[in-house]
Amino acid sequence: MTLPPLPGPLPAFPPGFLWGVSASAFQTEGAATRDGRGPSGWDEFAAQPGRIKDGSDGSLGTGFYDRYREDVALLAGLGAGAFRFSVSWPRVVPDGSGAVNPAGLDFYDRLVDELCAHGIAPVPTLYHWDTPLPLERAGGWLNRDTAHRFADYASTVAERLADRVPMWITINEPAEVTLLGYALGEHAPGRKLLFDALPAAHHQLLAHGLAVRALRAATAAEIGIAVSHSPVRTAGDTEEDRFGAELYDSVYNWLFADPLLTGAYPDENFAALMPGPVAEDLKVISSPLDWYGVNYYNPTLVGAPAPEALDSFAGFDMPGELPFGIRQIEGYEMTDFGWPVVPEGLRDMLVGLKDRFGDRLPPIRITENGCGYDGIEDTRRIAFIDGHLRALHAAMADGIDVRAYFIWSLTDNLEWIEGYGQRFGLVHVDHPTMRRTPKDSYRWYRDVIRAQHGLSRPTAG
Ligand code: IFM
Repeated sequence: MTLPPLPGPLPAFPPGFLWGVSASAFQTEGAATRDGRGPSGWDEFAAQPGRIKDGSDGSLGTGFYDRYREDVALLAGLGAGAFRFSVSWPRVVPDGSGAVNPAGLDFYDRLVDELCAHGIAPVPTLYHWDTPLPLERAGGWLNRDTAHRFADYASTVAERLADRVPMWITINEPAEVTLLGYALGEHAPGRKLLFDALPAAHHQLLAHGLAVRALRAATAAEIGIAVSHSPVRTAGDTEEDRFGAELYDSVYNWLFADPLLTGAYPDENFAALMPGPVAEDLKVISSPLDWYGVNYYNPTLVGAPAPEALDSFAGFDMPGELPFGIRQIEGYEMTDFGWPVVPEGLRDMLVGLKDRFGDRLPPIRITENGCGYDGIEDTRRIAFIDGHLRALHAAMADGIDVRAYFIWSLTDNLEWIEGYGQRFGLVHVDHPTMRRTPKDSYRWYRDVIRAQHGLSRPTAG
């Protein structure tokens, strides 16, 4: 496919801006039963027929558990300044509470050493959706106890790694876990609770707040969280359309950001639906953050529930009884996953965050941005990243303090219920052999990083 040429070199980002790449444990590690790892809710879910489109599961991933040195060499070849990976909770604490698995901690110790040896900052995420199965069976995020077990696990990991880790992420995308896992039942644990899923949001937030405190006690530096954001566009102009769009905006964008950054839920009605001593919990949840991670993929067009609303959005079934309807955004190129390519949505979202939170918004790091496209000559991925970096630069020129950009993802990996069908990697993986082949986008991003280092180097005199 021939695309228009890129609009020339990217503008210079500030000195010290961090160029990174992201990944997660369940999507890459494989080795699901090796060296004492316990099962996760996702292992159980993936084993149920029909849950994952190509019938794959987490047993292989990309073979990262065995091939991490090869992948770190690829990161080094890229010139990446940081690698965002996740620590598998069931690998470190197989039952979710109680005994620690030394072999599990040893793996992350080796990975961190390998990254440091190559001058790449290790950026662990403590939870990227793989809840230990015994905790999931006890209610998972619907159970308040899971939050306390998460804080214990955070301490365990930090005590081992804090001496070499410069930056931490507690939880990845609590909105997806709540909506897809507990409200719609499309992800593990497959619960279809609709608005009764809200306690799962509260307990993840509480887990985050307790973990922030546990990490600080273990002298961990630079603590953040990775929250998914999507600017909401209103479809239609009726009162019902506006209500639907505002409700979706609250649930997707503010249900997590507001408690984290202001200590309050976006609406008293949400607070009233949350379990436990909510006012006390909000003080823990809003424990000061060093930085705020934004995952951005695309905007969302939302209005009233309507016959033309999508009954399937980004591959997920949308039950008709929801009080909003998600519509197809028209007029943009689509990724192979069917997601619209809207770089200016990233700028809109960052401006929206600044408008809402003002000085309460800590420095931002873009913890995920990327696209699912097939092919090793992946010109469309290059155009996607180029466009998003220009939008990011424009937001920074508007005065928004953004300090890092992480591409999702290093390698083509297990894209949850899509299986291996959606390829987000800078590096192609032939899954039968696990052979890695850098794509055109890998070489392009390498050249961007090199050029940016040259551009931001102080000039003599
Ligand atoms: O692959 C996922 C990742 O695990 C979480 N954020 C979105 C990515 C692409 O769908």
